[in-house]
Amino acid sequence: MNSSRAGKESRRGFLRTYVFSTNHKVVGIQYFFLSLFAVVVGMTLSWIMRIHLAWGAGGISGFQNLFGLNAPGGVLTPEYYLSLLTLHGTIMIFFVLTTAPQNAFGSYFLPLQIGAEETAFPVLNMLSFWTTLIALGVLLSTLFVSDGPPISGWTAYPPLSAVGRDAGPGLAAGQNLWIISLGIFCIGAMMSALNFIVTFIDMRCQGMSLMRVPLTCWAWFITAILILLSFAVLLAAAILLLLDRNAGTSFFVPANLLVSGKIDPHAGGSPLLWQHLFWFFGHPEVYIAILPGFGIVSHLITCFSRKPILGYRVILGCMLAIGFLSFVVWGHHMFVSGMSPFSGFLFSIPTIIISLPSTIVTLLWLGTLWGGRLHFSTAMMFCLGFISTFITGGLSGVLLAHPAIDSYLHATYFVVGHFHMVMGVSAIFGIFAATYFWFPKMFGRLMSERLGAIHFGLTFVGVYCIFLPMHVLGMEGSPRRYAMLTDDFLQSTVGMHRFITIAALATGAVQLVFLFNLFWSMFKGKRAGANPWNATSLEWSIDSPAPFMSFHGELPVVCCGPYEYGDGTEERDFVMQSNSVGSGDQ
Ligand code: HEM
Ligand SMILES: [Cu+2]
Repeated sequence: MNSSRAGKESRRGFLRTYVFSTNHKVVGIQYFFLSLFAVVVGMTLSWIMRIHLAWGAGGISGFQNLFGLNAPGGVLTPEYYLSLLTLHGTIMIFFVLTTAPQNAFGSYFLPLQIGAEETAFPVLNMLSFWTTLIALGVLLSTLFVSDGPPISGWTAYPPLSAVGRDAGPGLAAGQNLWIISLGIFCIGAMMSALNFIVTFIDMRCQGMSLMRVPLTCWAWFITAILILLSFAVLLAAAILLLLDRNAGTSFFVPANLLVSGKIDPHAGGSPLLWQHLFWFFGHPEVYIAILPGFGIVSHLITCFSRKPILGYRVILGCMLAIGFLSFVVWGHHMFVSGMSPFSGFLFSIPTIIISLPSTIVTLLWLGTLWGGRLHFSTAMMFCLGFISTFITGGLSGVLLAHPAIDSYLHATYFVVGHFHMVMGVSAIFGIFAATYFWFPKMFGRLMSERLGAIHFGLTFVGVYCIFLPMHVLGMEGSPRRYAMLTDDFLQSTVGMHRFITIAALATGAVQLVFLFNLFWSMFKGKRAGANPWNATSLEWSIDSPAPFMSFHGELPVVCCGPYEYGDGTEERDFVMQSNSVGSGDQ
C-alpha cells in the first residue's frame, strides 16, 4: 500500500514533489532549513542586544538608522530592547529548539530507522510543516506592525500581556499576533507529534521489536508524547489569553487593576493561573528540546566508540522517567510567585529527583566511551560537547532547584547562564552532531571534517566564555531583562558584559565556518558511500542520498539490535540491523 502511494508521488509534478511534498525526507529537509533560517534571525537579535548592553550607553550610530524612533540617538529604548528579547526567546525556543531536533531529524530519520517507507500520515506531516512556517511568518510580522513586537518576554505573563496598549508598546497588535503565532505553532507541533506516535507504534518493519529500536527513535517517540500533552495546554492557555484581550473575559486579570492611571475593566481573574498553565507546558518544553539530543548522543557515541551502548534499557527507562517527571515540576519556575513554602518544597523535591535519571544517563554515556576505540569525528566531538555543557548546565539547575537559593538568583543573569548552557548550548550541540552525522545521508556528500573540527573547537571555547561569566554576574546581583547597566552597583559589571559580548560576536562569526561548510559540501563535498561511518541502523543500508522511495517498496527485515559494534574483524567490527539491502561503505 505504501509503496504504491510513494510511487504515485514520484510521478507528481515539481510542486507536489519538492514543495508541497508529503515525502518525509523532503519535509525533514524543509524543517531543517526553516530552523536554520530561524536561528540566524534569533542570533542576529541576540547580537543587537549584546552590543547594546556592552556599549549602548553612548549610542551606536547604526542603531538609529536601523531602528529609527526605537533608538533615538542610537540608544535602544528599554521597551524596544524587551521587544527584541521577546522575539529572540520565542524564535529560539519554538522555531529552533523544538523544530530542529524533533521535526527536522525526526521526520527524516524516524521512518528510515524503523524500516518504514513513509510516516503514518504523510499529508499531516506536510501540513505540520506549512503550519509551522505560517506561525513563523506571523511571529516575524510583529516587527512590522506600528508598535513592534510585544515587550512581555517569551513567557508573556499577565497582567502585562493581557491588558493591551495601555500597558506599553507592543502590547496591542504585537501581542495579539504573538499569541496567534504560538497558537498556530501548537497546532502544527501536535499534528506532527500525533504522526510520530502512530508511525513509531504501527510502522516498524518485520523484526524491529521494541528492544531493537534505536534510542533516537525512542527519544523522538517520547518527545512526541510530551509535545502532544504539553502543547495542548499551551494552546488552551493562548486562546484564553486572546479572549481576555479581545472578548472581555477575565481569566488572567484581577479586578481593579490600575493601568496607566486608568482602572482596567477586567474583573476577577488570576495572573497566577497563566503561570501555572504556561509552566505546565514550559517545563516539559525544555525536555522536548533536550530529549532528542539524548537519543542522538546515545546513538552516535556508540558508533564512534565502536562499542555497544552501555545500558540500553536503563537509558530508555531514564528517558521515560524524565518524560513523566517533567510534568510534575513546573512550580520550580514559580518559587518567587508567592506560593506557600510547602508548595515550594513539594516542587523542589521532584526537581532534585529529575536530576537522577539525567545523571544515570550521563554516567552510562561515559561508560560507553570507556575503553572504546574512539573516533573523534566532528559529530563525535559535538556529542562530547553536549555531555560537557549538559553537566555544567545541569549542575547549576540543581542549585536553582532549592527555593531559598532560587529566590535570590531567580531574576538574575545566573538563570540566563543556566538555561542557555543547558537548553541553548547542549541542545544546539545535539543539532550540530546530528547535522555532521546525517549530512551524507541527506545530501549524498561528506562535510569537511577539518572545517568541522575548527568549528567545534572554537564554538566550544566560545560558549563557555559567553555563558559561564553570566553565573558570576548573577551572583553579583546583575538583573536579567535590563536594557542598560545604569545603577551604580552595576558599573563594576560593565567589563564582564563587554567580555561576554566580544565572545558572543566571535562565536557567532565562527558559525560562518559551519554555514560555509554546509553549503559548500552540499555541492562540492566528497561523495559519500552508503555507510560512511560504518554504522548499524537501517538508514545506512540504503544509498546516499536516500532515494525518493527509501526501500524501493521492499521493506527490510531486521535481525539484530541497533548497537552491535565491536565484534568481528578489524575491517568489519559491526553487524547491521538488516543485511537485506546494501551494507558497508560503497
Ligand atoms: C549566540 C548565542 C546567544 C546569545 C548571545 C544570547 C543572548 C541572550 C540575551 C542577551 C538575552 C537577554 C537576557 C536578559 O536581558 O535577561 C537572552 C535571553 C534569552 N535567550 Fe538567548 N542568546 C543566545 C542563544 C540562545 C539560544 C540557542 C536559546 C534557545 C534556548 C536562547 C533562549 C533565550 C531565552 C528563552 C531567553 C529569555 C527570553 C525571555 O526572558 O523572554 N538563546 N539571550
Ligand atoms: Cu523547569
